[in-house]
Amino acid sequence: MAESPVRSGKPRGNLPPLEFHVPEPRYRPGDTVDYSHLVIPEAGTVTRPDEACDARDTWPLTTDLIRVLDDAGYALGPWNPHLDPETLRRILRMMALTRAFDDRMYRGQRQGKTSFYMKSTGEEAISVACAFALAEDDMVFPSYRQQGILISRGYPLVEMINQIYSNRADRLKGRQLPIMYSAKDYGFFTISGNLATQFPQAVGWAMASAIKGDTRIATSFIGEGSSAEGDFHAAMTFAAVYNAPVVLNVVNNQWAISSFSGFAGAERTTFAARAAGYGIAGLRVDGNDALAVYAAMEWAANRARANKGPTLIEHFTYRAEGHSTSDDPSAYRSAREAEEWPLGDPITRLKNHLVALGEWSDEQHAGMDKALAEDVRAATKEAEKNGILGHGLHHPFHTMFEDVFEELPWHLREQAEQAIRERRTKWPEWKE
Ligand SMILES: Cc1ncc(C[n+]2csc(CCOP(=O)(O)OP(=O)(O)O)c2C)c(N)n1
Ligand SMILES: [Mg+2]
Repeated sequence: MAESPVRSGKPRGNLPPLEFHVPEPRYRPGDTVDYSHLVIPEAGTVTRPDEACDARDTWPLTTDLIRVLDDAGYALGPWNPHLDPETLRRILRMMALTRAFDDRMYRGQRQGKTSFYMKSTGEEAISVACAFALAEDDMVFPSYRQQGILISRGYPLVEMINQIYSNRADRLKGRQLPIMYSAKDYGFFTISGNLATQFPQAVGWAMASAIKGDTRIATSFIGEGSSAEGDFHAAMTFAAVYNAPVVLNVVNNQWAISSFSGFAGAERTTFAARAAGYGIAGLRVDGNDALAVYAAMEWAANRARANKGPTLIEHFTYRAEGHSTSDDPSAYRSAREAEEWPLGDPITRLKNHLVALGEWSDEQHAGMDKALAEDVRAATKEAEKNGILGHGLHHPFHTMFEDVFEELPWHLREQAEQAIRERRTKWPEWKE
């Protein structure tokens, strides 16, 4: 062997063997759950810096937790957005509608009306309060768990259900997985199954908005698991370099299907703390507190609008139900986790706040839930007139090759012809 210039001649000695670390969740099925390791500050105790502050000044806010609503239902501290009761009731209503919609669609999947559904139970405050804090024409690049934004922006439930059923009236002609909506006219970018792609897209859109001298900002949402993708880091770099008018949200609901947040780095630091490494402002917020979420998004949106740059917000929450209808969380996590989640249920917390203000009652709440369930039922019946899964092909077969290229390239034309030929041969009874 050739002489190595770096050979030090140092003996290896009694070095301890290197250890490989594999994160392990604290609780498995059947385990009792103890959340005493979580540091949860009292509501109202976290300071609120100026929206135009130096990004560095937000460092303490990336490891703390912004909370406004206390256990008795009162709104406290400098992050209290001081919303009027009518706005609070509208936020509560949209959160309750999102939950009612999720429950009905989940049942629809179990009844075979669609192949797939994803609920956002326990995370409604994040999508709904963010929608209220943004301007209606700000551009949203969502993940699959922000249906609350589409609902808050008034997108028709019937259109959502048509997409979920992939039926005749589905605007996407059955070519997207159920729940992967696309609503350009509502500032809601097409949901992609390829996790994390929406993050750099949002930053690019925000950069373009700035280049054009527009006033609209962009926002994007990603799960904490997806933040381990390279796209997260590319987005953060571009956002920092070009001071893009964008608000980047990490929804930390503790789980990525059956992988716990430790596999995305949660054992080492908070997700919000990553902002510091890029020179971006960061906030960590109680995601089950609609007022705290509203205040954080409002802070970050104002900052972006004033050309003070991007913000990374971590919404600390818990995925109260399965990942999707294809998942069974009882196989990998303790049922006690959701029951004992110390930040409570976001709808109950906002409801208690309105009750504490004397602006709402249990009777009004029950009445609202009943009316919302009826609205969702009526929308479902309406959409079912356009067909459900399993009632044959709802769109002409050849539409699956259309609308991507302005003119179908020769190789896709050949594939389309071959597919149609095979189909006619194998199932001559089927209509085009
Ligand atoms: C690039 C990519 N990798 C893996 C998957 C499979 N997958 C779909 S959802 C998911 C978990 C994502 O978890 P998280 O980002 O925490 O979001 P959550 O579902 O908790 O909202 C995975 C691994 C995918 N769709 N795309
Ligand atoms: Mg997650």
